[in-house]
Amino acid sequence: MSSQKGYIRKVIEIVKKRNPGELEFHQAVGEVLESLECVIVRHPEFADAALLERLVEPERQIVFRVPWQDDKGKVQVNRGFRVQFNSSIGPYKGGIRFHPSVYIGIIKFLGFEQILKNSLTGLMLGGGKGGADFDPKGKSDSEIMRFCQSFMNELYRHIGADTDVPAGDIGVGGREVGYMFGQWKKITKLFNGILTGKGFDFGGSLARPEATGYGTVYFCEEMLKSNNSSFAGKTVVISGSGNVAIYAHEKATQLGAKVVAMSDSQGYIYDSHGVNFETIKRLKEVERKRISEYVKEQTSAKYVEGSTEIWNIECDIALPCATQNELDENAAKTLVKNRCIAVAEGANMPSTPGAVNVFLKNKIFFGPGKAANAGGVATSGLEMAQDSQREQWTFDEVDNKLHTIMVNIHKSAKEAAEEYGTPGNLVNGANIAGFMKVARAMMAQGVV
Ligand code: NDP
Ligand code: 2IT
Repeated sequence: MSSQKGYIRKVIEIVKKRNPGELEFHQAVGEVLESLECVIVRHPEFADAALLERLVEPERQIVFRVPWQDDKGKVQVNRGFRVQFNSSIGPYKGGIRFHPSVYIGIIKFLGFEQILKNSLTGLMLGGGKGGADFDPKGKSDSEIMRFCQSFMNELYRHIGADTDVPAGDIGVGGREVGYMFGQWKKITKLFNGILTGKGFDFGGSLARPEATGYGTVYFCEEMLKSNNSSFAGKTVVISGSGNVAIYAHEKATQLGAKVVAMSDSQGYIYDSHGVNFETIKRLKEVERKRISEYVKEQTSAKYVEGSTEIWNIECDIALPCATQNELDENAAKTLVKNRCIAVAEGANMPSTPGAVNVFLKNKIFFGPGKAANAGGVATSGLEMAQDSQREQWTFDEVDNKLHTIMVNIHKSAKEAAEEYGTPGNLVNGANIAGFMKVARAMMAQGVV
């Protein structure tokens, strides 16, 4: 066992040395590799083939200038990224994030997670991620359009329906995907499935906007079911109020739960009557306002400045759906103290390693992001299938497939956790189940 530990430690050291300062990337790699020790014991051939060293090194990293003009005519310059991480089981696939905090370490953590997440979906999807340190807040629609066009002016050279298919993530939704698709078509003359999350009128899939949030709740429902529980009558806290959070709210409510709190980066709202779905959806999706506006319309609610305190609210189920490292060890201890029974991550890596340990130690049903939020990319895979066939499926058809995929992901993670001696630990289970398919494909394809 100790030589396997040594191998894992060596690879983690290589990652730290070769990627200095990329803390989120180190964190994501560390968490995955720790789970893989028992796999390397059974498969020493992976170490002989330097499989982990290859897995942690992106196949390609593209960094580019994104110049654009603001409404005052001033030229602004941002930095764009696309990391094409692993194509062993399909074309690179993963979202694009526009947020001022974006730098290569964030794009690499997300791209690395995406490899295993996409593998878990059971579809032919490799791992990639992109983005820019652009802040969409306060920008006009024309500024957003010009930025998206400039971003695509470089990105188009690197992507393709069978090469690399981006989608949305934080700060990138239907509007941005539409502008990027328009520019792609203008440059290349091609009308094809180059991006997912498109509008339904031009090749998008029904249920893609809902998919990540719905999928997170479907995954959580499976965790609850296998412990003879359900969403019915439960109190739920959801962080964030963006794409993932909104549709997690909708599905949890449909399943009989009450969502009492949601947040944005400035603060959170608490509504003991249940956060009104129509109000929050209109405020955030259509009017793009701050969550503080909610209390002006729903007087039963209160607004609290600062978003991290949201985890102090008593709940049965917590769904972190905002951003990385938003739920720390203390927050996890508070949730446990308040008798929370399940946590499913709609966001990517929202729980710090300390928080994850608290959940696992206290036997909370914990669904890690790469499993629980895989419904978004899975439905992107379904959008790619529809685009290739020049077909569009009904909402129910897509939603049923999404549900089946989430049930299967839960099953694979649960079974892998059992097979490798850590029953109930879906962190290990998801990492191992996602890794095995990629590892087999990499072994079969030789040293490339
Ligand atoms: P959105 O941009 O639609 O919403 C993001 C939400 O999170 C907003 O409420 C935002 O608040 C909040 N937020 C963002 N950054 C921070 C921060 N630094 N601190 C506190 N709150 C923050 O993004 P999505 O809903 O699409 O993405 C949410 C998470 O889900 C991300 O981790 C993303 O990677 C993950 N994810 C998304 C998928 C998708 O299909 N969209 C698929 C799988 C995972 P504010 O408006 O104030 O910034
Ligand atoms: O993190 C994610 O899985 C996403 N942002 C969705 C990626 C996609 O290609 O749909």
